Amino acid sequence: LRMDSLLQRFEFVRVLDSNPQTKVVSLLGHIDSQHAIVTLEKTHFNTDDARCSCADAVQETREIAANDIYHWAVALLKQDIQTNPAAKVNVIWPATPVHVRKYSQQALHLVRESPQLYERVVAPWVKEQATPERLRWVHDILYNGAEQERVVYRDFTGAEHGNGNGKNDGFLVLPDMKWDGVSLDALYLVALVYRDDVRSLRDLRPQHREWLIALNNRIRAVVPACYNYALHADELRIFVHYPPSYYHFHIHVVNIRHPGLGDGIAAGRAVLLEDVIESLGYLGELGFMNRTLTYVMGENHELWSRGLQDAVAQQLEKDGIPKRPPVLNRES
Ligand code: M7G
Repeated sequence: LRMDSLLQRFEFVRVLDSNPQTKVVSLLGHIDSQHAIVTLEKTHFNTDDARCSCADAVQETREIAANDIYHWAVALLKQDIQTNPAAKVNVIWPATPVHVRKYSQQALHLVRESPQLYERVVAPWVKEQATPERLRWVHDILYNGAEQERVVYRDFTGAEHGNGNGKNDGFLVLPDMKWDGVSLDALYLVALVYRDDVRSLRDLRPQHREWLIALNNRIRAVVPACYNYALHADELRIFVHYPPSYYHFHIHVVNIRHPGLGDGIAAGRAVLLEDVIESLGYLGELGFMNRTLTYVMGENHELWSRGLQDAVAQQLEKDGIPKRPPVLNRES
């Protein structure tokens, strides 16, 4: 189904989340009696074209107030679907319960994932997650021509580093689903690797270091060239998420000016690729499998109820952190 038709058939059920800072709202509903998530994000102003002033786009105003040298009003903007769209729309349909939980507003917690906790609670879940169905979009981009016209770079030279099992070590770069493709200020790309033996940061070992260095260098060499050198290699924030939503190794490549959507670039979620490479020089032969990783986790995440909640409670107790006084309990 095309986007227009998806939106026409969308029957609204409830608001999952709404963020006044990122100007994003996520709605849950049904399309043909299956769950659908519609995410609307107001676009940023396009200041890339030096000839155009954003103020020109103001079509109509209604003054709110004025005081001394200060004036404020609400405005209607001239919009144009090609160069100046009002919003970006994402639809996930049919949405799985994992998607609904991910896009719902939820309480957050800081989790310390030791190697033992990973083995006991997280690894079995990751195994369940890395199904062909959940990763179909990745596979379709790599092998079945999905989004082909959008791929900005494809590289097979990484193959020379080998990964021991003969799999292709190449990668490709394309615009992330999070980017409207218009405003370079919000440039957001994703690099997908062909090899499928690295599910996340956890799987990285010292033998991956050279490969990651080559990857980092290729990304920094080609991305500025793909965008007419509007931004330079040192103006890209290149990072991985831990934990990721999709367990096939990929790298986020974002304009350094972009504050990130939600907590996507915040401490406790994003790890700079440079830091990953640096750490692999010290972590010993088990690499990240040997490290405690601390991150932010939402209560809706399946891992929270499958063991992380109990682990956090035990950690706090062991660390001697006083329990929340009953009077401050949310329930009371
Ligand atoms: P992540 O760190 O696993 O999860 O990154 P996150 O979504 O919580 O950040 C996966 C990245 O791939 C995200 O930045 C997604 O926006 C992006 N992405 C996800 N899907 C399903 C697609 C897709 O179909 N096409 C493209 N181009 N990007 C996608």
